[in-house]
Amino acid sequence: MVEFVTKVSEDLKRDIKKVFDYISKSFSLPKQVKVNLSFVDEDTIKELNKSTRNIDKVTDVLTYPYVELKPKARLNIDDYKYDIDVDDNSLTIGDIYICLNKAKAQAKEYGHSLRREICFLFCHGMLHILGYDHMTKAEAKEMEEMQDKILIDLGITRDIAFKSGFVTIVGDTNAGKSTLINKLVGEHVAIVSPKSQTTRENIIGVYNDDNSQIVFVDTPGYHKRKNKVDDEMEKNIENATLDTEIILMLIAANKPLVEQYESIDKKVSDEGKKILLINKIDETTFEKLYPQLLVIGKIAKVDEILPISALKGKNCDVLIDMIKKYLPTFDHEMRYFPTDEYTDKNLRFMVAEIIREKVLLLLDDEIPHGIQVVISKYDEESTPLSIFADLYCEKESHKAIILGKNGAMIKKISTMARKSIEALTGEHVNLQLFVKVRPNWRNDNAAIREFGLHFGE
Ligand SMILES: Nc1nc2c(ncn2[C@@H]2O[C@H](COP(=O)(O)OP(=O)(O)OP(=O)(O)O)[C@@H](O)[C@H]2O)c(=O)[nH]1
Ligand SMILES: [Mg+2]
Repeated sequence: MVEFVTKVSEDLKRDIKKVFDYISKSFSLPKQVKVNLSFVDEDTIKELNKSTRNIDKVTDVLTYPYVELKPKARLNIDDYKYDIDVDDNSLTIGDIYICLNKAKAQAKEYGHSLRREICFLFCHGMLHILGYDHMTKAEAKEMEEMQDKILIDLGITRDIAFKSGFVTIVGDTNAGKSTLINKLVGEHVAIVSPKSQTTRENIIGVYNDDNSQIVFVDTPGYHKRKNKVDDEMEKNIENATLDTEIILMLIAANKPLVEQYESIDKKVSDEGKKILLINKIDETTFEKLYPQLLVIGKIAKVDEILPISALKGKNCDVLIDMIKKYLPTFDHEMRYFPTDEYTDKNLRFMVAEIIREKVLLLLDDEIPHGIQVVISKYDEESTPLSIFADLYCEKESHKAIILGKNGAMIKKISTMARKSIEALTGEHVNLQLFVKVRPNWRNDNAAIREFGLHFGE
Protein backbone atom coordinates (compact mmCIF):
# COMPACT_ATOMS: atom_id res chain seq x y z
CA MET A 1 0.00 0.00 0.00
CA VAL A 2 0.92 3.64 -0.33
CA GLU A 3 0.98 5.80 2.76
CA PHE A 4 0.19 9.34 1.61
CA VAL A 5 2.15 11.55 3.97
CA THR A 6 0.87 14.67 2.17
CA LYS A 7 -2.76 15.28 1.24
CA VAL A 8 -3.52 14.37 -2.37
CA SER A 9 -6.66 14.56 -4.50
CA GLU A 10 -8.69 11.35 -4.71
CA ASP A 11 -8.13 11.09 -8.50
CA LEU A 12 -4.39 11.29 -8.14
CA LYS A 13 -4.44 8.85 -5.20
CA ARG A 14 -6.28 6.34 -7.38
CA ASP A 15 -3.70 6.61 -10.18
CA ILE A 16 -0.73 6.34 -7.82
CA LYS A 17 -2.31 3.27 -6.20
CA LYS A 18 -2.78 1.75 -9.64
CA VAL A 19 0.94 2.17 -10.32
CA PHE A 20 1.77 0.65 -6.93
CA ASP A 21 -0.55 -2.33 -7.43
CA TYR A 22 0.81 -3.02 -10.89
CA ILE A 23 4.39 -3.03 -9.62
CA SER A 24 3.43 -5.06 -6.54
CA LYS A 25 1.90 -7.72 -8.71
CA SER A 26 4.74 -7.77 -11.25
CA PHE A 27 7.33 -8.22 -8.48
CA SER A 28 5.14 -10.50 -6.35
CA LEU A 29 5.57 -8.22 -3.36
CA PRO A 30 4.09 -9.46 -0.07
CA LYS A 31 0.69 -7.97 0.78
CA GLN A 32 1.98 -6.08 3.82
CA VAL A 33 4.50 -4.01 1.75
CA LYS A 34 4.16 -0.26 2.11
CA VAL A 35 5.89 2.91 0.78
CA ASN A 36 5.62 6.43 2.15
CA LEU A 37 4.94 9.14 -0.39
CA SER A 38 5.46 12.84 0.40
CA PHE A 39 5.04 15.91 -1.76
CA VAL A 40 7.51 18.61 -0.80
CA ASP A 41 8.55 22.10 -1.88
CA GLU A 42 11.83 23.12 -3.52
CA ASP A 43 13.54 24.09 -0.25
CA THR A 44 12.79 20.74 1.38
CA ILE A 45 14.00 18.63 -1.54
CA LYS A 46 17.11 20.79 -1.80
CA GLU A 47 17.77 20.30 1.90
CA LEU A 48 17.25 16.53 1.60
CA ASN A 49 19.64 16.42 -1.37
CA LYS A 50 22.21 18.39 0.61
CA SER A 51 22.00 16.40 3.82
CA THR A 52 21.73 12.91 2.35
CA ARG A 53 23.53 13.11 -1.02
CA ASN A 54 25.77 16.15 -0.61
CA ILE A 55 24.17 17.70 -3.72
CA ASP A 56 22.99 21.30 -3.70
CA LYS A 57 20.13 20.90 -6.16
CA VAL A 58 16.37 20.82 -6.53
CA THR A 59 15.51 17.46 -8.07
CA ASP A 60 12.13 16.07 -9.12
CA VAL A 61 12.10 12.87 -7.03
CA LEU A 62 14.15 11.40 -4.20
CA THR A 63 13.96 7.80 -3.09
CA TYR A 64 15.20 6.16 0.10
CA PRO A 65 14.99 2.34 0.03
CA TYR A 66 15.04 0.84 3.55
CA VAL A 67 17.10 -2.07 2.29
CA GLU A 68 19.32 -1.91 -0.80
CA LEU A 69 18.15 -4.56 -3.24
CA LYS A 70 20.11 -5.84 -6.19
CA PRO A 71 18.24 -5.53 -9.50
CA LYS A 72 15.66 -8.26 -9.89
CA ALA A 73 16.52 -9.66 -6.46
CA ARG A 74 13.45 -10.98 -4.65
CA LEU A 75 12.36 -8.93 -1.71
CA ASN A 76 12.97 -11.04 1.35
CA ILE A 77 10.81 -10.34 4.37
CA ASP A 78 13.63 -11.33 6.71
CA ASP A 79 15.72 -8.37 5.51
CA TYR A 80 13.06 -6.04 6.81
CA LYS A 81 12.44 -7.60 10.17
CA TYR A 82 13.18 -4.34 11.99
CA ASP A 83 10.80 -2.39 9.76
CA ILE A 84 7.72 -4.48 10.35
CA ASP A 85 5.14 -2.40 12.12
CA VAL A 86 4.08 -4.20 15.25
CA ASP A 87 0.63 -2.62 15.19
CA ASP A 88 -0.57 -3.55 11.73
CA ASN A 89 2.17 -5.96 10.62
CA SER A 90 2.93 -3.67 7.63
CA LEU A 91 6.36 -3.56 6.18
CA THR A 92 7.70 -0.26 4.89
CA ILE A 93 10.26 -0.70 2.11
CA GLY A 94 11.07 2.92 1.37
CA ASP A 95 10.24 6.64 1.26
CA ILE A 96 9.57 8.63 -1.91
CA TYR A 97 9.69 12.45 -2.01
CA ILE A 98 8.32 14.29 -5.04
CA CYS A 99 8.93 18.02 -5.53
CA LEU A 100 5.52 19.27 -6.66
CA ASN A 101 6.68 22.49 -8.31
CA LYS A 102 9.42 20.71 -10.20
CA ALA A 103 6.87 18.13 -11.38
CA LYS A 104 4.57 20.95 -12.53
CA ALA A 105 7.37 22.60 -14.50
CA GLN A 106 8.36 19.30 -16.12
CA ALA A 107 4.76 18.49 -17.06
CA LYS A 108 4.56 21.87 -18.82
CA GLU A 109 7.90 21.37 -20.54
CA TYR A 110 6.96 17.94 -21.89
CA GLY A 111 3.44 19.06 -22.80
CA HIS A 112 1.61 16.46 -20.70
CA SER A 113 -0.54 16.50 -17.58
CA LEU A 114 0.68 16.85 -13.99
CA ARG A 115 -1.08 13.54 -13.24
CA ARG A 116 1.06 11.78 -15.84
CA GLU A 117 4.24 13.42 -14.51
CA ILE A 118 3.55 12.46 -10.89
CA CYS A 119 2.67 8.87 -11.79
CA PHE A 120 5.88 8.70 -13.78
CA LEU A 121 7.97 10.02 -10.88
CA PHE A 122 6.28 7.67 -8.43
CA CYS A 123 6.88 4.72 -10.76
CA HIS A 124 10.53 5.79 -11.10
CA GLY A 125 10.86 5.97 -7.30
CA MET A 126 9.25 2.55 -6.82
CA LEU A 127 11.69 0.95 -9.26
CA HIS A 128 14.61 2.53 -7.39
CA ILE A 129 13.31 1.03 -4.14
CA LEU A 130 13.21 -2.32 -5.89
CA GLY A 131 16.87 -2.06 -6.86
CA TYR A 132 16.68 -0.50 -10.33
CA ASP A 133 19.08 2.27 -11.26
CA HIS A 134 20.31 4.27 -14.25
CA MET A 135 24.03 4.43 -13.64
CA THR A 136 24.88 2.72 -16.95
CA LYS A 137 23.23 3.14 -20.35
CA ALA A 138 21.95 -0.44 -20.30
CA GLU A 139 20.43 0.01 -16.82
CA ALA A 140 18.84 3.30 -17.82
CA LYS A 141 17.33 1.74 -20.94
CA GLU A 142 15.86 -1.14 -18.97
CA MET A 143 14.40 1.22 -16.40
CA GLU A 144 12.92 3.51 -19.04
CA GLU A 145 11.33 0.63 -20.89
CA MET A 146 9.76 -0.66 -17.70
CA GLN A 147 8.40 2.76 -16.81
CA ASP A 148 6.93 3.22 -20.28
CA LYS A 149 5.34 -0.22 -20.22
CA ILE A 150 3.79 0.28 -16.79
CA LEU A 151 2.30 3.66 -17.65
CA ILE A 152 1.06 2.55 -21.07
CA ASP A 153 -0.48 -0.64 -19.64
CA LEU A 154 -2.27 1.48 -17.07
CA GLY A 155 -3.46 3.94 -19.70
CA ILE A 156 -1.60 6.79 -18.00
CA THR A 157 -0.22 7.96 -21.31
CA ARG A 158 1.02 11.35 -22.31
CA ASP A 159 -2.13 13.24 -23.08
CA ILE A 160 -1.34 15.52 -25.95
CA ALA A 161 -1.09 19.27 -25.61
CA PHE A 162 -0.44 20.13 -29.25
CA LYS A 163 0.40 23.69 -30.22
CA SER A 164 -0.13 25.04 -33.71
CA GLY A 165 -0.90 28.22 -35.57
CA PHE A 166 0.19 30.98 -37.91
CA VAL A 167 2.96 33.44 -37.12
CA THR A 168 3.66 36.37 -39.45
CA ILE A 169 6.99 38.15 -39.64
CA VAL A 170 6.85 41.86 -40.51
CA GLY A 171 9.41 44.64 -40.50
CA ASP A 172 11.28 47.16 -42.61
CA THR A 173 13.03 45.90 -45.69
CA ASN A 174 16.45 44.39 -44.93
CA ALA A 175 15.66 43.80 -41.22
CA GLY A 176 16.38 40.08 -41.68
CA LYS A 177 12.88 38.55 -41.93
CA SER A 178 13.81 36.03 -44.61
CA THR A 179 17.04 35.13 -42.82
CA LEU A 180 14.95 34.44 -39.72
CA ILE A 181 12.33 32.25 -41.42
CA ASN A 182 15.10 30.19 -43.04
CA LYS A 183 16.83 29.71 -39.70
CA LEU A 184 13.62 28.76 -37.86
CA VAL A 185 12.46 26.32 -40.55
CA GLY A 186 15.93 24.95 -41.24
CA GLU A 187 15.46 25.25 -45.02
CA HIS A 188 16.17 28.00 -47.57
CA VAL A 189 12.51 28.88 -48.18
CA ALA A 190 13.07 32.58 -48.84
CA ILE A 191 15.87 34.30 -50.69
CA VAL A 192 18.12 36.67 -48.78
CA SER A 193 20.24 39.56 -49.99
CA PRO A 194 21.95 42.67 -48.64
CA LYS A 195 19.72 44.73 -51.01
CA SER A 196 16.39 46.15 -49.92
CA GLN A 197 13.05 44.80 -51.20
CA THR A 198 14.33 41.29 -51.71
CA THR A 199 11.10 39.50 -50.81
CA ARG A 200 8.19 40.38 -53.12
CA GLU A 201 5.41 38.09 -51.93
CA ASN A 202 4.42 36.18 -48.82
CA ILE A 203 6.24 32.90 -48.36
CA ILE A 204 5.26 30.21 -45.92
CA GLY A 205 7.88 28.25 -43.98
CA VAL A 206 6.73 25.44 -41.69
CA TYR A 207 8.39 24.46 -38.39
CA ASN A 208 7.55 21.01 -37.00
CA ASP A 209 8.37 19.11 -33.85
CA ASP A 210 6.71 16.33 -31.87
CA ASN A 211 4.23 18.58 -30.11
CA SER A 212 3.84 21.58 -32.38
CA GLN A 213 3.60 22.99 -35.87
CA ILE A 214 4.30 26.67 -36.44
CA VAL A 215 3.40 28.10 -39.85
CA PHE A 216 5.63 31.14 -40.37
CA VAL A 217 4.76 33.70 -43.03
CA ASP A 218 7.59 35.83 -44.39
CA THR A 219 6.40 39.11 -45.90
CA PRO A 220 7.90 41.81 -48.14
CA GLY A 221 9.56 44.54 -46.07
CA TYR A 222 7.94 47.90 -45.43
CA HIS A 223 9.35 50.52 -47.78
CA LYS A 224 8.22 53.64 -49.66
CA ARG A 225 5.74 52.86 -52.42
CA LYS A 226 7.08 53.95 -55.79
CA ASN A 227 5.20 51.77 -58.28
CA LYS A 228 2.39 49.26 -58.64
CA VAL A 229 4.58 46.33 -57.60
CA ASP A 230 5.14 48.12 -54.29
CA ASP A 231 1.35 48.39 -53.90
CA GLU A 232 1.03 44.64 -54.43
CA MET A 233 3.75 44.02 -51.87
CA GLU A 234 1.93 46.11 -49.30
CA LYS A 235 -1.30 44.17 -49.95
CA ASN A 236 0.67 41.03 -49.21
CA ILE A 237 1.75 42.32 -45.82
CA GLU A 238 -1.81 43.34 -44.94
CA ASN A 239 -3.19 39.92 -45.93
CA ALA A 240 -0.56 38.11 -43.89
CA THR A 241 -1.33 40.05 -40.74
CA LEU A 242 -5.09 39.46 -40.88
CA ASP A 243 -5.59 35.85 -39.77
CA THR A 244 -2.52 35.20 -37.71
CA GLU A 245 -2.11 34.22 -34.08
CA ILE A 246 1.14 36.09 -33.54
CA ILE A 247 2.96 38.92 -35.29
CA LEU A 248 6.72 39.03 -35.03
CA MET A 249 7.81 42.65 -35.44
CA LEU A 250 11.41 42.68 -36.56
CA ILE A 251 13.74 45.64 -36.11
CA ALA A 252 17.50 45.88 -36.47
CA ALA A 253 19.76 46.27 -33.42
CA ASN A 254 22.30 48.32 -35.37
CA LYS A 255 19.82 51.16 -36.05
CA PRO A 256 17.87 53.35 -33.58
CA LEU A 257 15.31 51.03 -31.98
CA VAL A 258 12.59 53.46 -30.97
CA GLU A 259 12.28 55.05 -34.41
CA GLN A 260 12.04 51.67 -36.09
CA TYR A 261 9.50 50.39 -33.57
CA GLU A 262 7.29 53.47 -33.86
CA SER A 263 7.34 53.25 -37.62
CA ILE A 264 6.14 49.63 -37.78
CA ASP A 265 3.79 49.98 -34.86
CA LYS A 266 1.75 52.46 -36.93
CA LYS A 267 1.42 49.92 -39.73
CA VAL A 268 0.53 46.81 -37.73
CA SER A 269 -3.04 46.34 -36.53
CA ASP A 270 -3.77 46.13 -32.81
CA GLU A 271 -5.11 42.59 -33.01
CA GLY A 272 -3.22 39.43 -32.09
CA LYS A 273 -0.22 38.79 -29.88
CA LYS A 274 2.95 40.64 -30.72
CA ILE A 275 6.59 39.84 -30.15
CA LEU A 276 9.14 42.55 -30.83
CA LEU A 277 12.37 41.02 -32.11
CA ILE A 278 15.55 43.01 -32.05
CA ASN A 279 17.62 41.33 -34.74
CA LYS A 280 21.30 41.54 -35.71
CA ILE A 281 22.54 41.75 -32.11
CA ASP A 282 25.83 40.37 -33.46
CA GLU A 283 26.27 43.74 -35.19
CA THR A 284 26.22 45.84 -32.02
CA THR A 285 27.47 45.86 -28.44
CA PHE A 286 25.59 45.34 -25.22
CA GLU A 287 26.65 48.83 -24.06
CA LYS A 288 25.00 50.43 -27.09
CA LEU A 289 21.90 48.26 -26.97
CA TYR A 290 21.10 48.24 -23.26
CA PRO A 291 20.01 51.89 -22.78
CA GLN A 292 17.76 51.59 -25.83
CA LEU A 293 16.27 48.36 -24.51
CA LEU A 294 15.28 50.15 -21.32
CA VAL A 295 13.40 52.80 -23.31
CA ILE A 296 11.77 50.39 -25.73
CA GLY A 297 10.75 48.17 -22.81
CA LYS A 298 8.70 51.05 -21.46
CA ILE A 299 7.06 52.28 -24.65
CA ALA A 300 6.48 49.17 -26.76
CA LYS A 301 2.90 47.89 -26.71
CA VAL A 302 3.88 44.28 -27.27
CA ASP A 303 3.60 41.00 -25.35
CA GLU A 304 7.31 40.17 -25.44
CA ILE A 305 10.62 41.70 -26.48
CA LEU A 306 13.50 39.46 -27.49
CA PRO A 307 16.96 40.32 -28.85
CA ILE A 308 18.11 37.79 -31.47
CA SER A 309 20.55 37.15 -34.25
CA ALA A 310 18.79 35.44 -37.13
CA LEU A 311 22.09 35.02 -38.93
CA LYS A 312 23.84 33.28 -36.02
CA GLY A 313 20.70 31.58 -34.68
CA LYS A 314 21.07 33.30 -31.32
CA ASN A 315 17.91 33.01 -29.19
CA CYS A 316 15.99 31.25 -31.98
CA ASP A 317 15.25 28.34 -29.60
CA VAL A 318 13.99 30.80 -26.98
CA LEU A 319 11.78 32.35 -29.66
CA ILE A 320 10.23 28.99 -30.58
CA ASP A 321 9.34 28.36 -26.90
CA MET A 322 7.96 31.89 -26.57
CA ILE A 323 5.76 31.43 -29.65
CA LYS A 324 4.44 28.10 -28.35
CA LYS A 325 3.36 29.84 -25.16
CA TYR A 326 0.93 32.01 -27.14
CA LEU A 327 -0.31 29.48 -29.71
CA PRO A 328 -3.64 27.72 -29.24
CA THR A 329 -3.48 24.27 -27.60
CA PHE A 330 -5.16 21.23 -29.16
CA ASP A 331 -5.80 17.88 -27.48
CA HIS A 332 -4.85 16.14 -30.73
CA GLU A 333 -2.19 16.55 -33.37
CA MET A 334 -3.18 19.57 -35.44
CA ARG A 335 -0.96 20.15 -38.45
CA TYR A 336 -1.94 22.49 -41.30
CA PHE A 337 0.79 21.03 -43.53
CA PRO A 338 2.18 17.47 -43.79
CA THR A 339 5.53 17.24 -41.99
CA ASP A 340 7.49 16.84 -45.25
CA GLU A 341 6.08 20.06 -46.78
CA TYR A 342 8.07 22.97 -45.44
CA THR A 343 6.75 25.67 -47.80
CA ASP A 344 3.69 26.56 -49.88
CA LYS A 345 5.82 27.35 -52.93
CA ASN A 346 6.58 24.91 -55.73
CA LEU A 347 10.00 24.21 -57.24
CA ARG A 348 9.37 26.51 -60.24
CA PHE A 349 8.83 29.45 -57.89
CA MET A 350 11.90 28.58 -55.85
CA VAL A 351 14.05 28.27 -58.96
CA ALA A 352 12.88 31.70 -60.22
CA GLU A 353 13.65 33.15 -56.80
CA ILE A 354 17.13 31.64 -56.73
CA ILE A 355 17.88 33.29 -60.07
CA ARG A 356 16.57 36.63 -58.75
CA GLU A 357 18.70 36.17 -55.61
CA LYS A 358 21.87 35.89 -57.71
CA VAL A 359 20.82 38.97 -59.72
CA LEU A 360 20.39 40.88 -56.45
CA LEU A 361 23.77 39.73 -55.22
CA LEU A 362 25.71 40.44 -58.39
CA LEU A 363 24.15 43.64 -59.75
CA ASP A 364 24.26 47.09 -58.21
CA ASP A 365 21.71 49.80 -57.57
CA GLU A 366 18.27 49.98 -59.11
CA ILE A 367 18.67 47.29 -61.77
CA PRO A 368 17.87 44.20 -59.64
CA HIS A 369 14.66 45.75 -58.33
CA GLY A 370 13.39 46.15 -61.89
CA ILE A 371 13.92 42.50 -62.73
CA GLN A 372 11.33 39.75 -62.79
CA VAL A 373 12.22 36.16 -63.53
CA VAL A 374 9.70 34.03 -65.42
CA ILE A 375 10.30 30.32 -65.94
CA SER A 376 9.41 29.54 -69.58
CA LYS A 377 10.37 25.86 -69.56
CA TYR A 378 10.76 23.35 -66.75
CA ASP A 379 11.26 19.88 -68.21
CA GLU A 380 11.44 17.34 -65.40
CA GLU A 381 11.60 14.44 -67.86
CA SER A 382 14.88 15.50 -69.40
CA THR A 383 18.31 14.61 -68.04
CA PRO A 384 19.86 16.89 -67.03
CA LEU A 385 16.81 18.77 -65.79
CA SER A 386 16.17 21.48 -68.39
CA ILE A 387 15.14 24.95 -67.19
CA PHE A 388 14.70 28.07 -69.33
CA ALA A 389 14.05 31.42 -67.67
CA ASP A 390 13.34 34.93 -68.97
CA LEU A 391 14.83 37.83 -67.06
CA TYR A 392 12.66 40.88 -67.70
CA CYS A 393 14.23 44.29 -67.14
CA GLU A 394 12.94 47.79 -67.76
CA LYS A 395 15.44 49.36 -70.17
CA GLU A 396 17.80 48.43 -73.03
CA SER A 397 20.64 49.99 -71.00
CA HIS A 398 19.83 47.63 -68.11
CA LYS A 399 19.82 44.68 -70.48
CA ALA A 400 23.37 45.55 -71.56
CA ILE A 401 24.52 45.63 -67.92
CA ILE A 402 22.83 42.33 -67.10
CA LEU A 403 24.47 40.66 -70.10
CA GLY A 404 27.85 42.22 -69.29
CA LYS A 405 30.88 42.47 -71.54
CA ASN A 406 30.84 39.48 -73.92
CA GLY A 407 28.03 38.01 -71.84
CA ALA A 408 30.27 37.70 -68.74
CA MET A 409 27.67 38.87 -66.21
CA ILE A 410 24.80 36.67 -67.36
CA LYS A 411 27.22 33.74 -67.38
CA LYS A 412 28.18 34.47 -63.76
CA ILE A 413 24.51 34.74 -62.75
CA SER A 414 23.71 31.53 -64.57
CA THR A 415 26.58 29.54 -63.02
CA MET A 416 25.79 30.65 -59.48
CA ALA A 417 22.08 30.01 -59.93
CA ARG A 418 22.66 26.59 -61.49
CA LYS A 419 24.75 25.45 -58.52
CA SER A 420 22.07 26.52 -56.04
CA ILE A 421 19.29 24.92 -58.12
CA GLU A 422 21.28 21.68 -58.31
CA ALA A 423 21.67 21.75 -54.53
CA LEU A 424 17.90 22.27 -54.16
CA THR A 425 16.75 19.62 -56.65
CA GLY A 426 19.60 17.16 -56.18
CA GLU A 427 19.84 16.87 -59.99
CA HIS A 428 22.13 18.11 -62.74
CA VAL A 429 20.58 21.16 -64.36
CA ASN A 430 20.79 22.72 -67.80
CA LEU A 431 19.91 26.35 -67.11
CA GLN A 432 19.36 28.82 -69.95
CA LEU A 433 18.72 32.48 -69.18
CA PHE A 434 17.26 35.01 -71.67
CA VAL A 435 17.32 38.73 -70.94
CA LYS A 436 14.27 40.64 -72.23
CA VAL A 437 13.09 44.23 -71.99
CA ARG A 438 9.59 45.19 -70.90
CA PRO A 439 9.60 48.98 -70.51
CA ASN A 440 8.29 50.29 -67.20
CA TRP A 441 6.69 46.92 -66.36
CA ARG A 442 6.50 47.75 -62.63
CA ASN A 443 3.69 50.19 -63.42
CA ASP A 444 2.03 48.02 -66.04
CA ASN A 445 -0.97 46.13 -64.64
CA ALA A 446 -0.98 43.63 -67.52
CA ALA A 447 2.68 42.76 -66.93
CA ILE A 448 2.20 42.52 -63.16
CA ARG A 449 -0.62 40.01 -63.71
CA GLU A 450 1.34 38.10 -66.34
CA PHE A 451 4.36 37.86 -64.03
CA GLY A 452 2.18 36.49 -61.23
CA LEU A 453 2.71 39.48 -58.98
CA HIS A 454 -0.94 40.49 -58.61
CA PHE A 455 -2.27 39.39 -55.25
CA GLY A 456 -5.89 40.50 -55.24
CA GLU A 457 -7.72 43.67 -54.29
N1 LIG B 1 24.87 40.56 -39.08
C1 LIG B 1 23.64 40.11 -39.30
N2 LIG B 1 23.12 40.23 -40.51
C2 LIG B 1 21.87 39.77 -40.70
C3 LIG B 1 21.10 39.18 -39.67
N3 LIG B 1 19.90 38.83 -40.19
C4 LIG B 1 19.93 39.19 -41.48
N4 LIG B 1 21.11 39.75 -41.82
C5 LIG B 1 21.54 40.28 -43.13
O1 LIG B 1 20.68 41.33 -43.50
C6 LIG B 1 20.49 41.37 -44.92
C7 LIG B 1 18.99 41.34 -45.22
O2 LIG B 1 18.46 40.11 -44.83
P1 LIG B 1 17.06 39.56 -45.38
O3 LIG B 1 16.75 38.35 -44.61
O4 LIG B 1 17.07 39.47 -46.86
O5 LIG B 1 16.12 40.76 -44.94
P2 LIG B 1 14.53 40.93 -45.16
O6 LIG B 1 13.99 41.57 -43.95
O7 LIG B 1 13.93 39.65 -45.57
O8 LIG B 1 14.51 41.96 -46.38
P3 LIG B 1 13.33 42.22 -47.47
O9 LIG B 1 12.99 40.92 -48.09
O10 LIG B 1 13.95 43.15 -48.44
O11 LIG B 1 12.20 42.86 -46.75
C8 LIG B 1 21.23 40.15 -45.45
O12 LIG B 1 22.48 40.57 -45.93
C9 LIG B 1 21.38 39.24 -44.24
O13 LIG B 1 22.52 38.41 -44.32
C10 LIG B 1 21.70 39.06 -38.38
O14 LIG B 1 21.14 38.55 -37.40
N5 LIG B 1 22.96 39.55 -38.25
MG1 LIG C 1 12.94 39.08 -47.27
